Amino acid sequence: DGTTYLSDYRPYPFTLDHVSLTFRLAPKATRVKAALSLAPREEGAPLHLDGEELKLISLAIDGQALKPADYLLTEAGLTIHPAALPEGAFTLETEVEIAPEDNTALEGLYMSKGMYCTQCEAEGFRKITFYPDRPDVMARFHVRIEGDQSVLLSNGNPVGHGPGWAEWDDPWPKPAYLFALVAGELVATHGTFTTMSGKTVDLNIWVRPGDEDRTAFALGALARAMKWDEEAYGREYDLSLFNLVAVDDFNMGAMENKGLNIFNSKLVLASPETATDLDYERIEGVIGHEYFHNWTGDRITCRDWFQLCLKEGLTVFRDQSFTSDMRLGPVKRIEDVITLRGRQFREDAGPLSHPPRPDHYREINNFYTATVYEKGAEVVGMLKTLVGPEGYRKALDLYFERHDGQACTIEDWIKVFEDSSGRDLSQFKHWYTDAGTPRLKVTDNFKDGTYTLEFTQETRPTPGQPEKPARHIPIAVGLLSPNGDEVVPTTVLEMTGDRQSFTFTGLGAKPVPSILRGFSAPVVLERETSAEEQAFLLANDTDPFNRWEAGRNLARATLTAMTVGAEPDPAYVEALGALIGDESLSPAFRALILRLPGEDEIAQSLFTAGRTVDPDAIHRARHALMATLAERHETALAHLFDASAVPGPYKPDAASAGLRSLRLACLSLLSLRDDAARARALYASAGNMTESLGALGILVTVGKAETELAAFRKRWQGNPLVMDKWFVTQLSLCPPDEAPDLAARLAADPLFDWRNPNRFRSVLGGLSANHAGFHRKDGAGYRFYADWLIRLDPLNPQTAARMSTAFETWARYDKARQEKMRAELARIAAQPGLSRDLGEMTARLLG
Ligand code: DPP
Ligand code: ZN
Repeated sequence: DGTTYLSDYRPYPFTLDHVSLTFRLAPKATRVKAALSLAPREEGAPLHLDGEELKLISLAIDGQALKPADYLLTEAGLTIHPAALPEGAFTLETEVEIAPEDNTALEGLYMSKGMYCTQCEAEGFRKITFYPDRPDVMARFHVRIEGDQSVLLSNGNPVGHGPGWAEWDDPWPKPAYLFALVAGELVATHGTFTTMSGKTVDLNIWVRPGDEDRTAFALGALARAMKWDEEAYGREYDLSLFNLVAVDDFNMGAMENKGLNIFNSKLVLASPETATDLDYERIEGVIGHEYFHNWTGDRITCRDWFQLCLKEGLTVFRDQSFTSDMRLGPVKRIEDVITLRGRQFREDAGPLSHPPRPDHYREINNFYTATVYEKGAEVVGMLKTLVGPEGYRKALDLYFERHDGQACTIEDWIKVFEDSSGRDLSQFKHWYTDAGTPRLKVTDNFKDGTYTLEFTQETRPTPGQPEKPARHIPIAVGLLSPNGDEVVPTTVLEMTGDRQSFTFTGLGAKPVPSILRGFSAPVVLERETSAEEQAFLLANDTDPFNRWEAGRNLARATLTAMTVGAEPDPAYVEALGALIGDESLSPAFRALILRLPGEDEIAQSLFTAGRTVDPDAIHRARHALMATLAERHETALAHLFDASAVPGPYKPDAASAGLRSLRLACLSLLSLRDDAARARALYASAGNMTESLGALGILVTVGKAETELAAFRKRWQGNPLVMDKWFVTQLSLCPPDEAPDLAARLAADPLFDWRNPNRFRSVLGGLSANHAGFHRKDGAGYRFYADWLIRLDPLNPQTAARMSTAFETWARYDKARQEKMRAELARIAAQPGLSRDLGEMTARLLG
């Protein structure tokens, strides 16, 4: 049925040493010539090359054209019979024709606003030429590009150019998924970086003319990332040139092609007027991420796509650490956990649950998920916790030393930690191979100075995995005395059994435990506890993550009670008041504490607890709690709003961003008291996108944004990245009842260029982010959403499939909603000619 299994892995029966490619560019008929230097590894094997949507022009071995009887050509590729192959090494030459202009899937070689670019991960290279398109085949590439564009780029070093042509040579063997080509009328912002051994690297950020005034931040971020990787991991860059290109039409965030990173323009372009603080933070993080891949991904790559988290989990962990060092560590950790819970825990609780290393797939593009990326990063973080920072550095040094130039597996990775630390990590490996979020229950007991914590763990069955052996869980714990002093500093307990106790002796009084500090493992912690104890931790915990977590627990508890009619919990309302004015806490941290859990998060925790999930009740409860907070703390919030204005011109640094974030958090509550007068004034006077979009969002929330939305559109209609914000803001924040109709209106807007992935995501993602709106009782949200997935699928299956995850939560809701969601999924599944991508997703979603 087209399923690929991990257990079927076999090495490629040929070695491929060198590849020479020549491109003659033309929008409708690009010619690609390839010469592959091959040699058999085993006798008598046929030569299979992947190839899709290629028109074969010629085919020869060692200069001799092949006869039709020598090979078999199918929709998936080309197989040359063993009898037609010479003994020993040979050169295979092919010429094919492709049509980049007709490539709407944005996979392989395609065009974006007149410029040529590529996206080959995971299996796009087979749409460029016949090739063993698998990551364990690593070869050296020489590339010649013929085209009349002023800029012609590929991987590695430039080795020659003239009018209408350029040649590139990449000295580092690489898999085809890291190949890249760019051709267009582009302009560069230049910089240089001097590496730790004193080599000079030229840095270029390439953009379309007119965008160059928004590249300075990206260039600085790249240099910071290069420096950080030298200091934190001892990794030096290995070419004399690093090119980074921004494109407007891109399915993903960015791509780590060797020496030629290609980025979605939203993760490159930034100016104070057009980008928010969050955009700046993400740009720096993703530039770091792709740069860090040079070692964790490019120099050491994956044996097969099941090992995707080998490079992605590790590289996300690396980019999170980078951001943590560039900005505020504890705040970054809290943000990452919010994302993990919002995306990965949600994925793990539904029909798409899979391990960080899956063991089968139909379409690998469907596995670029929060589990592979974010949970993969958590698993690396746990390894670091288990072996300590020095042990971690030792393990990574060994990884680079032992595996440089190889295509590796999770087994190789774990072995490096075992060999460098002397520990047995066989139980730990379940984190990679088993799906599902463990639930950790804890009870405590105090007697005669001895304090005991007893844990039990349980992971519910997930699709295809009914049995769940116990995980090896690092649990960071600290103990506080009743007066607030820390009596036991952070200690890592290692849980390996289904049930396990840990004791602390010599205590004068029953302590208050702070469990899972820093969120030391990606689990759901369940502890029967009182609101007073949570309020105590919120006021006293020395671990910033758990301090925030205590506030979050209180907020979640009161919100879930409010969905069934309870009043807001005064313990929470009062505790929050004490914190917002606490000048010893950073503004960014206080802003996080002031922001209530989102509606989807509340739905997720109700579902996990086996309770009814009513989207309208959740929306009302959240709004009611905000209104209570606003009323009770109006004076303090107003004072803080005035006091946290950032003086001087806009700067994107963490401290300024923290102040703006706090100010906007205050504003969103105050707007429920002042008829949005402050928000309107801020919108009118804002000199940067953070404040203008923040104020606009608040006006949309209170239903008073008509004038501002029109003005915003008028001002920014020529800037696609800013217009994406216009679409997503109004849809995600408008009153839920209006959301499906607004979505339909916006989809009819001439600026809704639905073939552009960013724009498509801004409308569909905006609607699904409006929790109660997407789940409007009459099913209009579901219908709109499914209609557009059906429409996009024939053009861009990858993006359509990715967006289908909006339906992964169907099991949470009441029967009527479940039926409506499943009916839409079934309608999609029944479309004639449905892509493999969306076909696999609907099949898994329906279960
Ligand atoms: N490998 C890319 C990244 O995550 C995704 N295409 O960086
Ligand atoms: Zn990556």
